[in-house]
Amino acid sequence: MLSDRLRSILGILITSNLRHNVKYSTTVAKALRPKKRKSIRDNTRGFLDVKVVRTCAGNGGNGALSFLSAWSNARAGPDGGDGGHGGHVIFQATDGVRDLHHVPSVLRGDNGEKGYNRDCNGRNASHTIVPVPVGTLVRNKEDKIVADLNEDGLMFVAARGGAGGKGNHFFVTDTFQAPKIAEYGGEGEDYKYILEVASIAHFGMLGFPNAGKSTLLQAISRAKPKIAPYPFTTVQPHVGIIEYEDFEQVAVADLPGIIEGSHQNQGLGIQFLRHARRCTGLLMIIDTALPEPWDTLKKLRYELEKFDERMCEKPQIIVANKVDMAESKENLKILMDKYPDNQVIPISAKYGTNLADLLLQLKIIYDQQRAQGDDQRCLAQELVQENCETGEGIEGDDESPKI
Ligand SMILES: Nc1nc2c(ncn2[C@@H]2O[C@H](COP(=O)(O)OP(=O)(O)OP(=O)(O)O)[C@@H](O)[C@H]2O)c(=O)[nH]1
Ligand SMILES: [Mg+2]
Repeated sequence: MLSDRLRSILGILITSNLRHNVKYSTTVAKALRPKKRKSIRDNTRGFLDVKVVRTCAGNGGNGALSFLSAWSNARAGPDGGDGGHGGHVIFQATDGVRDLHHVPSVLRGDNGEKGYNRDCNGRNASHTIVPVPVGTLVRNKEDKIVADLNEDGLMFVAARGGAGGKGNHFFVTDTFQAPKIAEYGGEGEDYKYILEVASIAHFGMLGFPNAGKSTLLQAISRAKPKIAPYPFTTVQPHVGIIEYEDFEQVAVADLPGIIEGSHQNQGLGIQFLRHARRCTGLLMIIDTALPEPWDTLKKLRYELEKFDERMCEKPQIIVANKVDMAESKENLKILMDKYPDNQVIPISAKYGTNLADLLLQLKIIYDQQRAQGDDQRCLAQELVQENCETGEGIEGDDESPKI
């Protein structure tokens, strides 16, 4: 029955693709099983999504104070060269990095070289470019968003290097032929920022503790989040990648468990839901072995709504987990009846039952969203608009440098 439904969705997708003249493949690619075995080392690394950094740009080089004395001309005049400019500290969004582990807490730019005699100018320092994941939000110390690096290659100058000082040759005028003044190089800017990775995956898994989110991520990707039969085993988000036949890679994030009252900061709170903000779709993981699992779904949606109402409009797949357990049979039927308009996919993450259907469904939604051009830019624009309305301008901030 489920595969019939999938086929009908696929049909709609293909026709809509033809209508919109989309150039990519119209067949749904199958998910590939990872060929490489998971490592046996116990070094699972969580996802570092927030980091406070200090950025100190380089100082400018000092200008030289010098007078040339050649063998043929003992008073050949001032010849002090200018100092070089200090290097900026720049954040650049890059597809190649996924989190902020590699970003040191203090980022120092290089200093410019000092000026020399014989009118030799010092070298400008090269800029320190720090790669950050695409989708990084940069906040200043007042917690205002000053940059949203939501496209590959986008840069934000976090701290500008000091200008190089002028040498005494620069100050020569018709009436002032032997200036004994030279400038010191300017000091580089020094700011504190909070880097926050807002988009870590295409799909976010939401569910109550123990629903089997980590088990599912382990089953469909090479990620190795800890699995245990007690709540809040996962306290940091984990990201796994699913590879498809058409070389598309879909990232799925295991977000730490949400409980009733998370929006009132109970449990781990709803801080992790910010990752779901830019997800293409959401996987609502329900433990069908529990009594009245449909209640769980209601509570999950309520918490989501409390966090941000717009999140409820994202495509959702209801993943009914633990169907291998006897208690789930009756519950699954009722759950499907209660939500006839939603896609309920029964799986067993532990035993790998029906995972292929789930992965196919993920790909369909992923392709659909790409076709609609529902990319991260929309949210970035909304954020900028919101900031402008509330006066927390990305541009109008005096303290922090502009993009
Ligand atoms: N029988 C059965 N057990 C499952 C299944 N999926 C998960 N479990 C078990 O449920 C328990 C919790 O699984 P986790 O994957 O750690 O759950 P979680 O949602 O990540 O929990 P938190 O990290 O605490 O939020 C583990 O003991 C799993 O073995 C399943 O499909 N069938
Ligand atoms: Mg977990």
